[in-house]
Amino acid sequence: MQDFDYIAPHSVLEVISLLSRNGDQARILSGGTDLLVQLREGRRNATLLIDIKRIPEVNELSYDPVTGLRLGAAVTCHRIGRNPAIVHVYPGLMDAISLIGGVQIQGRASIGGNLCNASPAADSIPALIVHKATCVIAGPYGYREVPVEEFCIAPGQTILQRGEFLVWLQIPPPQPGFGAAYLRFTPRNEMDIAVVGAGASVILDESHASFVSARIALGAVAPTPLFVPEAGEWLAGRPVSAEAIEEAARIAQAAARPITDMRGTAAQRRHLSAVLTRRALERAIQRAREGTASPSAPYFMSSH
Ligand SMILES: Cc1cc2nc3c(=O)[nH]c(=O)nc-3n(C[C@@H](O)[C@@H](O)[C@H](O)COP(=O)(O)OP(=O)(O)OC[C@H]3O[C@@H](n4cnc5c(N)ncnc54)[C@H](O)[C@@H]3O)c2cc1C
Repeated sequence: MQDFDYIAPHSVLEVISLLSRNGDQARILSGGTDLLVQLREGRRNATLLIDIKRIPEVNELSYDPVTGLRLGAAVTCHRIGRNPAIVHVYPGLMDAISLIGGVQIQGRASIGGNLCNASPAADSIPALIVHKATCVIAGPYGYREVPVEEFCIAPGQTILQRGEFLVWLQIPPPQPGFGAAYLRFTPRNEMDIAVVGAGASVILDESHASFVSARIALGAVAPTPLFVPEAGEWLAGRPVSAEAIEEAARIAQAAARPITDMRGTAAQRRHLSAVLTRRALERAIQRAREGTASPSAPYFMSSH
């Protein structure tokens, strides 16, 4: 493994300055569950690792019924998973977080690292997309916000420019009639990544009989996690029915551009895209009807 320097700054400004001065040779270190493996295998090179875990902003985890959920980039899956507000208000996000690795990985792996690693198969990304999450990015010119669906541009590549890093993710509070779900297919539950993943969210009208809007996103079927806006647009305004769900699943399947690799064939992935989209939509509708995602949940929390 290549030698590297390690630094653990205490502020966002220090990180920006280090990233700006060192360019491609510097990498952010969060939990290291992707990065250290990649460095050891020579798949990434870096002469400087910048550990962000001492910076307060990246460790913030707070939920407010008006502004929603703020997830610091370095917050681990373990911290997210034992937070009652998130479990109660965002069960669709929990579907994805709880699938990432086993117990040891959950204790290290961060939500920001899962996104910034930009794997097409990362479980959190389709779930974040259907929850309308935005990335809050700090850099030499200040802060900017980008929807999660625009963040990954190729396998392992993001829109981050020199000097920039992800500070937190912001997720709006669920509207009345909101429900979401994430499902994945993988032959082994804890130590493998998705053959296909599918996230869905819906907002139903007051009678729970029609779609007000919907969002669908797929994982592991394209070079980046895939937002399929046309599937949601097709559902908007239609009555909830098996036929409508089936058609949305067909639209999502048509958007998938999978490859064949050691985990599955392109044909299997296309088939799974439709099956998982349909099931994720059904689960999201069920949650919307049960009112499991409630913005007025009896939790108001903030923690570091
Ligand atoms: C055994 C095992 C099982 C796994 N199972 C799953 C699984 O089932 N599903 C799944 O989705 N993933 C899985 N993973 C991968 C998962 O652990 C990682 O994707 C993890 O979430 C990355 O977070 P991290 O904090 O470890 O990031 P790191 O490894 O520290 O960083 C990952 C990458 O993101 C960059 N980065 C990190 N934070 C930032 C930031 N704030 N701003 C800019 N760049 C940043 C780093 O420079 C690096 O390139 C598994 C990994 C292992 C080892």
